[in-house]
Amino acid sequence: MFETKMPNGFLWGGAVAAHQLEGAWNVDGKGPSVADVMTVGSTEKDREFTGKVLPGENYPNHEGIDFYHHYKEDIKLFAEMGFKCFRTSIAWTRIFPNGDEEEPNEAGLKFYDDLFDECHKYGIEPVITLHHFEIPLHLVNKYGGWENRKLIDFFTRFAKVCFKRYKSKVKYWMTFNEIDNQASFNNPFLMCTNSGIVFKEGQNREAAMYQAAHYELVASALAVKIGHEINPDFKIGCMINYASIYPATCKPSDCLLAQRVADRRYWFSDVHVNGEYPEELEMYLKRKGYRQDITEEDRQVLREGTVDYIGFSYYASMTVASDKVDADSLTDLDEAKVHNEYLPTTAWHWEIDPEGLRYGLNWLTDRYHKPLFIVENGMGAYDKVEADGSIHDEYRIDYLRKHISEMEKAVALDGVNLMGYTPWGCIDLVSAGTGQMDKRYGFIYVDKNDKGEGTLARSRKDSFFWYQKVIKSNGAEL
Ligand code: P53
Repeated sequence: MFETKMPNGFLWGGAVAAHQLEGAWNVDGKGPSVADVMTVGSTEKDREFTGKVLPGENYPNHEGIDFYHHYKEDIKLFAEMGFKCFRTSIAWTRIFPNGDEEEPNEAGLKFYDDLFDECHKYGIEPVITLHHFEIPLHLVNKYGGWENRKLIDFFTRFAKVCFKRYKSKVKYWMTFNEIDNQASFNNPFLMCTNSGIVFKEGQNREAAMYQAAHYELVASALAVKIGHEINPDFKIGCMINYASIYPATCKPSDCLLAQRVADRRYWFSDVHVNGEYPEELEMYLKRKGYRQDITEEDRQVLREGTVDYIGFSYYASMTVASDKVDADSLTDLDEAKVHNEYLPTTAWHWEIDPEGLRYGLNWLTDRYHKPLFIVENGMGAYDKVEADGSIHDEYRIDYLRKHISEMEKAVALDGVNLMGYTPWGCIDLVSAGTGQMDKRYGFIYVDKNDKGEGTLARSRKDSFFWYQKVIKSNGAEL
């Protein structure tokens, strides 16, 4: 019916983030990040931000899967699967342990030099996120995180050091991971990981979010400008958590709400791509008196630092109903959400919607007309290790197969310009949301459980051999 092979040069790979797998949280001069003071949680229990390292607590990111000491072995396994690229982040706290130093930490820089060299040894392109839920803790405790304009300078200094140092080793960059998560501004976890904001009693959370996000967008635009000056061949993207947004029914008020929810969630990427705030949001901010600190210079920077592509994660879609909240009363997007009865869910209640990915690829293309990059997709699941050590994860294969198939239709039938596909957690790692190890995404199993027990030994799941075949056939064999 259509060509299922992806275009030549398509970047098949996998994605992770430094704090979720490196471990070595205080090794070679690394400082603590917000992730280092987050306890372990579960489906029932939220992770807790403890402000500092408390004795007796389980902080799963401290050890992660000790990728810091296992990266050679792990990259070799990625190469065996045929990866063309590998997405990870640079831990800000390895380079600037407190975030506000003048000079970077050489040992941290050296680690990423070695890591990128190891990737290139196998022809794997690093794809690098600069800000992925791992803000230096010191910037939170001393400056209040991204509510403070000073963070723009600290971040751009960090970005500049990375761009210069890895000028010839890294071509693909992203600035802020899932910057739009904070549209759920009542969620303390998301505000802390996105923006390093820990709410005080009585604080206006929505106001804080809009101001912090503005500073982040300015910092991102500055980074894009600096990066392009250092190497004009860099491709620097934004990164959003994309969910296709559906009205619960064809009732016009549901449709209007779905449109409003999309506007309130994707204004972040509107600014990244268009270099200016969309009209509806400007009106809203004015009406509410939010984002008071914006200068003419900021607006100029936003115009000059637009992104080259849109990186996005896709896990699930989102359905909204106007009998919960109408378009004009909408503030926190979570208030509009309802379960979509047509969709099955994962054990963590995330709705599974492969067609939503095709819908999203088309929607993003229509809205932005930019190259797209699926930099996360996947399904957290419990895996069972058989007596002989094998792991039969057909549910994972099934999830990925359906999503890749929809992605292929979007490219071959709908003309979407797609750079690559990097499923999330290509090797088991610490979950961002719950801190669990047993919420697994990997093609590679890591022997470690939620309590932190295990040998850290790596082994290949059935999905490993399946994905190897997918890459080898460039997507023709699913
Ligand atoms: P975990 C919330 C909703 C969707 C994606 O998530 C999210 C989050 C934050 O938890 O995060 C992204 O590990 C993120 C990764 C994260 C991955 O999705 O909660 O970029 O760091 O691990 C999966 O199952």
